[in-house]
Order: sequence, then C-alpha cells, then structure tokens
Amino acid sequence: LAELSEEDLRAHVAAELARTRRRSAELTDSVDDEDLVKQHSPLMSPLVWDLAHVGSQEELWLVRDVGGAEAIRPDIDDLYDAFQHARRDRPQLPLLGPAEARDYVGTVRDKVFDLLERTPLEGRRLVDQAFAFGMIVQHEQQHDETMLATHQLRSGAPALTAEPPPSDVDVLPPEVFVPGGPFTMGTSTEPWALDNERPAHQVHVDDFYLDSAPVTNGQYLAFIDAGGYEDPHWWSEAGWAYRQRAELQAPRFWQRDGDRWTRRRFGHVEPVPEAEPVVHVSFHEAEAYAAWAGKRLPTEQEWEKAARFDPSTGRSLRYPWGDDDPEPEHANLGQRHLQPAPAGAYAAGAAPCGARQLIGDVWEWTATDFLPYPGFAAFPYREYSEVFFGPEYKVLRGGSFGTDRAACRGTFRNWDYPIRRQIFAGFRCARTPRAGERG
Ligand code: AVJ
Ligand code: FE
Repeated sequence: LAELSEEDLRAHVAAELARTRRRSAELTDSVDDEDLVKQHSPLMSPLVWDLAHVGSQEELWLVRDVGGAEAIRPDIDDLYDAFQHARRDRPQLPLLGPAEARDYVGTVRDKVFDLLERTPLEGRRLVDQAFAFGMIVQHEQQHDETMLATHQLRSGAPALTAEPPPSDVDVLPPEVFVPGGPFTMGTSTEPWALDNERPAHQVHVDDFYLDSAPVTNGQYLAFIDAGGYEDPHWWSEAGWAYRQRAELQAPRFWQRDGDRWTRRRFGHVEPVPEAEPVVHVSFHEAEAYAAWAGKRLPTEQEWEKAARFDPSTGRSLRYPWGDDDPEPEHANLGQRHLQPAPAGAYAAGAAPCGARQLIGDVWEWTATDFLPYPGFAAFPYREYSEVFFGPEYKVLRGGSFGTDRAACRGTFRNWDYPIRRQIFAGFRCARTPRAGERG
C-alpha cells in the first residue's frame, strides 16, 4: 500500500468499499423482509439494525467528521448508537424498515464516493489520510460477520450457500515448540491497524509448546465422553457457575441424536465432523478442555509470537506465511466457505514455527484480558476499543471463516465476554515445557 500512487490507493479503497457492500447485500437480500426485522436471538440485533447501523457510522465518521458535510439523518443517530440500546431491546425501536434502510445506506455511500474523489491523498501520509475509509470498510466487515452469526442462529430453510472448504490435510505433529526470547508484538506500520493493535513493542515470551492446529470436534468429543461437562475439577469457578446456570452439555448448535451428535449449520443438520475445528464454544469451555488435556490456553503474547515471529530474521511478519496479503490458498477467510476446514489444511498458510490455521477457520480464545498495549492512544474514538479495556473481556485472535481479509491480520485483536458462544470461536492449547523436556 505504501508504494501505491494516490490514484491507485483511491481505486483500492473504492474497490474495497464496493466489495464489502456486496457482502452486506448478500447477507440482507438472501432473506425476506419479515426475517430482516425479526430478532433471531436476544443476543443479536435484527439484521436490518446492523444494515442501517453500518450506514449511520459511515455518515458520522466519513460524511460528517471527515467531509464536514451536513447531517443526512440526524434524527436516527440515537437509534443506531450501539451504546444507547442493548441488542435485546433493538427490535422494539422505531427502526428504518428494509426498504428505507437500503435507501439510507445507498445515499450515505454515494456521498462517501464523492468525498473519496475530493479527499487529497498525497505525500508520505497518503495512507493516514485514507485511514478513515479503511476503518469504515473494517467496521462494515465486522458487522457482516455479526450478521453471519445471526444467520447461523436463525431457524428455517438455508439462505446462504458456499463451496465446501479444502479437505486436503497433512498429518502434523500434535504440537510445535516455540523457543523463548523477545519478539515485536503489535504494529506501528500496518496501514489499516486499529488503535488497539498499536504501537509495536518488545515482549519477552518464555519457551512454550502450541498445538499445531485448532482443537477438533473429535478431540472435543473425547472431553465430552470423559464426562468433562460433569466434573467441576476442570472448570474455573466462574466457568462452572456458567456451565451450571446455562446447563451446558456440548458446543452450541450440537444435538444428541441417539448415540451420536449432530450439529446445525446455517440451516443444515449434519453429523458432527470430527476432523473439523470445534466452533461455538465459550472461553470457559475452552479453558476446561485445556485443563482436562493437561494443557492451558495460550496467552495473547504466545499466540502472536507463534503467528508472526520469524526466527530466521528476528522480525515479526504481517501474517504467519509472510508479508503478503491473504490469498485463498493461505487461509479460510471471507465467507468463501460456511464452515472451518479440517485441521491440518492450508499448508501454504503455515507459520515459521509450523503451526497451521492461525489465521482463518475459527477465532481462537486466548487466556488474556483485553488491555491496552504500552503507549496506547485511542484513535479516532475512545468508543472503538478503550471503553472495553478490562478484565471482563477476553482476547480472541486469528479470525474465522466468516472474517474478511480486510478485518484480519497477525496483529488483529478481537474481544468478547467469556460466556459468548454464538461467535465463530474455537481454540488451540498451549503448555509450558516440563523440567528438562527441552530448552
Ligand atoms: C471488535 C468485534 C468486538 O462487533 O462488537 C463493531 C467491532 N465495534 N462496531 C463488535 C465493532 C463497533 C466489535 N468487535
Ligand atoms: Fe458497529
């Protein structure tokens, strides 16, 4: 990006905006109006709220703040302010209907394309000047993933279709070893990195082992079969209280069918695929599984070191495979497939340490609370990340099959409550070497 001319950068941003809007359209045009305004789960907004919210943020951040233009719909600011209304209350609001919401986001987008034409992108700070547009692309893609999670929660006939993910896998050693030492975490140079990924800073990480691939349904079934959900020994106090309260017995969307398990996936019911990474588990379930397996969840620092550190140069890469933007052979991203690929896929996306599928397939729970890096500065708004910092949120890394490449990189940090299961989250385990095991 840094090498692009002003015209090429403008064309790149325009193409990303258009590509992203096609995804939002697919997610909202694939169901009827009744489905769009309905609440599919108290955990989620109606799809029509996400659509208009995307337009509202774009109006606030680009049309008004960057463009200095007059408000288009000042009357609806409050309706689409995520801090004003909890998701469960949004269906009761006087929201724009489907046709109005589509008109509104189209009107905003026309003004944004005009603004992009008029905004000077010049000199060495060209990417900085385009940042607000890149942030809006990421914001819309994040809501597209949220809408995809709403699709997974909806009942009725399937609305979305996609090819199955690649099934060619390699048999890997179960774990990789990552030698201790310093590495550079976070970034000060990644053009579209959000405030919470900044700045780059040195971190020391001790020796550790990391699972080569995310924990699979087959592995997770062994935990269930061993009575993992019945034994408080494996669970934290908060985790066990949640397991009891929510009567957890298996990942969300799994159902017992005689002596086997099935799962519901975007309207299809199918046997649980054992080779596929487990998805729709909470942090608490991930932590309990890890304890049962004699391991633990990786810290966020360990995860990023495994994903980015290249021992041959001592540098941190943008992605596990290097500095090139994600291509389909690297990772399962972007809703090209509606499920994770089997563990051991994506040889071309392997990290220098040998771990696979760190990017794409499933978000990975880490052991770490969502906190600012040393030197953090909120940008452009405190509301993007700063107001969420603290022990109530856990960090997730790596992105899922539903995450777009524009909203995912080696430094990207996601966060959620440790009880959340509707997001496309799985995990892998880590462990500290036993005395004398290696060094
Ligand atoms: C980064 C995924 C936690 O969806 O709540 C969307 C992103 N921020 N609108 C979320 C976000 C404002 C955020 N996550
Ligand atoms: Fe938002």
